[in-house]
Amino acid sequence: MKICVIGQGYIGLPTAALFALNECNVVGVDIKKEVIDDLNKGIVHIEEPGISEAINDAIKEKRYVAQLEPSEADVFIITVPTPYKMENLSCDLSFVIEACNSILKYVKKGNVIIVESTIAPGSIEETVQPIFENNGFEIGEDLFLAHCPERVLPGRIMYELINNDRIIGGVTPKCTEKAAEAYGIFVKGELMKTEAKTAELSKCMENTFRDINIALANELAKICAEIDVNALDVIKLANKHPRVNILNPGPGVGGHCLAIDPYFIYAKAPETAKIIKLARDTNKSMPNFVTKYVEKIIEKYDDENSKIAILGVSYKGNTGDTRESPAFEIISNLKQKGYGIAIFDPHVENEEYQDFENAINDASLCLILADHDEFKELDIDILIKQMKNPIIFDTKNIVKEVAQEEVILYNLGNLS
Ligand code: SAJ
Repeated sequence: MKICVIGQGYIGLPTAALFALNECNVVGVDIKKEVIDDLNKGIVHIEEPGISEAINDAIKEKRYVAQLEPSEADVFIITVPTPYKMENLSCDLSFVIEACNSILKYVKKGNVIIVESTIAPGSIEETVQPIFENNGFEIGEDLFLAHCPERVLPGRIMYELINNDRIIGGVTPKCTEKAAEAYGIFVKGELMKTEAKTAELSKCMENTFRDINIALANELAKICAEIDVNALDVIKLANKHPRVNILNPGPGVGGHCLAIDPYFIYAKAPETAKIIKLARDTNKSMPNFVTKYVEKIIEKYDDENSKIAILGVSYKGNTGDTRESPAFEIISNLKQKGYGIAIFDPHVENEEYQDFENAINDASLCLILADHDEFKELDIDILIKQMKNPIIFDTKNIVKEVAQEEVILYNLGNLS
């Protein structure tokens, strides 16, 4: 089977690799020439366990080639970004539309077209379907169109693409069957068959559910700071209840999914989707909350114009992914308030972020903003030796109990 995957990012590239490793001939398409050139040399531009090996194996087996232009295929899979529109928070389908237009001249009768990008409910019917119908295709008869949202967690993408259950939402039952046949090539999880609009809303609701639950944990952290209770103790105790699972408070919600997808639902029903919007607003307020507490902590030690060492700017632990990371809003707030900032993040590809000792040297505070393994057991002796004040503010609640009395540890559960 020949597969053409449009968009070679976090989802498209691993998907292309898995089809290629399962005896399909795969063309991976992207608009970035440097990405295409690198991929054809086996150089992978994303940090994700297993992906580099998979692409290199696929190239060796002559099953994978990267191109700027699509080519004819049996199945076209669209994995391009879907941001939101600033003016009304609705789903910006321009990349999806561009991708559809780019394959039009290669599409033939009998082909399957799958949109994996997260899209607002109704997008397939209202926007994608007409593009192909206006070009003379009848969906469900001579072209088979479906929405099959990706649901994988960065850091575990290769495993989850194979093993997670998959939602298959066709425009017609035949479209669903044809799309399921394609995923059956490598997916071991259940192929859950439904129709397009239900698939679209299910995907958006999964991320909305998580966003709302994180907002609840963040609100709890704020309440605890006001009434002087340790939020982490509350979470630990409440979670002993068999039907309670409070998530972790943090510096905000980043990534290209949770921070965006809830808006797609909100924009469709703004008068009704009240909790969804409030949760987004709560999570978006966390960078300001963290900034306020940094100020409070530093004020305690009478240390004006202090230097702050930022540990971690990616939105997610042990990855170099900085998309929508709340760290940058916190850094910008702190700079505006006149603090000196030095950043250390060994996972993010930026030369300026690689020197730990330089970052903490003479700093008054270590502000942990990402849950990288490297930060779980910091070298306390170096902190004591190099920092002006050995104070840690751990917004991810990952630092193990600090034994030395010389080091002061704050976290989002304990701000007093
Ligand atoms: N976060 C918290 N507290 C928590 C959990 C997460 O503050 O208790 C923050 C993280 O620090 C991060 C953000 O939320 O900034 C999102 O991280 P995540 O690990 O929850 O999720 P993503 O965005 O990497 O991936 C999500 C996943 N969706 C769900 O778990 C419902 C994944 O399965 C989806 O495939 C992905 O979105 C997507 O592509 O939509």
